[in-house]
Formats: sequence, structure tokens, C-alpha cells
Amino acid sequence: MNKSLTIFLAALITLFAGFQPAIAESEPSSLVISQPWAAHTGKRTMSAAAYFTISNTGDTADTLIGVKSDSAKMSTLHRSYEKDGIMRMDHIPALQIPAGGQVALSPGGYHIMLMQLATPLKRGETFLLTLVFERAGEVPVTVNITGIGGPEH
Ligand SMILES: [Cu+2]
Repeated sequence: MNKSLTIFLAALITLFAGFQPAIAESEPSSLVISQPWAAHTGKRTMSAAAYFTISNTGDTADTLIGVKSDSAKMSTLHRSYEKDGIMRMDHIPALQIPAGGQVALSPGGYHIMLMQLATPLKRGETFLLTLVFERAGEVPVTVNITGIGGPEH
């Protein structure tokens, strides 16, 4: 190796050694995700909703800012609401989980919307979601596929 190349490489290594990633480092998660479920779907159904409860046992609020899943082309956070007697739903960009508090995703309210499912959801099987939180980072969730009425049905 010639001398100038050695100096160049040394400079490069020094540069990278001093490089700090811009993203915040994840801290141990104080979030607990309980009873994740989604109802099974028919063969031609293209979308589904997933539900669970997020509890924040820590003393700092955290915010759900994204969802990822290989089981659908698009997975987003949605909120259902009723207007003029019609159920509608909206995409919401983020959901805050207060310190020491909990937020439930349940039918008629918040849910994870899965659009363009890769395969129909079969009762008794599971699929993986990755929740992305501002502080806790990525939190994997295994969702149980249940009957239409939820975990008890
Ligand atoms: Cu939805």
C-alpha cells in the first residue's frame, strides 16, 4: 500500500470514528402491548384492522409515529368515528401514549389499518407488526388472528 493511500484511509477512518448518527438512541422500552388481535378475513378481502392496548409504564410520554408490516402493502394508523350516522375513518399521523397511561386500539376507534393484504388472514394464525415509537424505537408485535368478534369469539 503506498503512503498517500495509507494517509487517506487513516483520515477516512478518523472521519467515521467521529461520526455520530443523527437518530436518537432507543432506550429500554417502558411500553407494554397487550392482547393484539385482528379478525380473520375472507379470500377476497383486501384490508383488515389490528387492535391492541398500549400501556406506558414509564414516566415519560411516548408517541406512536409509524407501523410496518410485511403482511400488507400499506399499514397505517387510523381512527374510526361517526358523522351524520355514518362510520368513517381517518388516517392519523401520530398517537401519544401518556406517561403512566394507556391507549386502547379497539373496534370503532383507533386501529392499525392494513391495506392490500399479502394473503388473507387465517383464524388461529399470527402475523407480525412493527410499531415505531418516537422514544422506544421499533417494538415488534405478534398479532393473533381471531374470529370476527375478537379474542373471546
Ligand atoms: Cu381504517
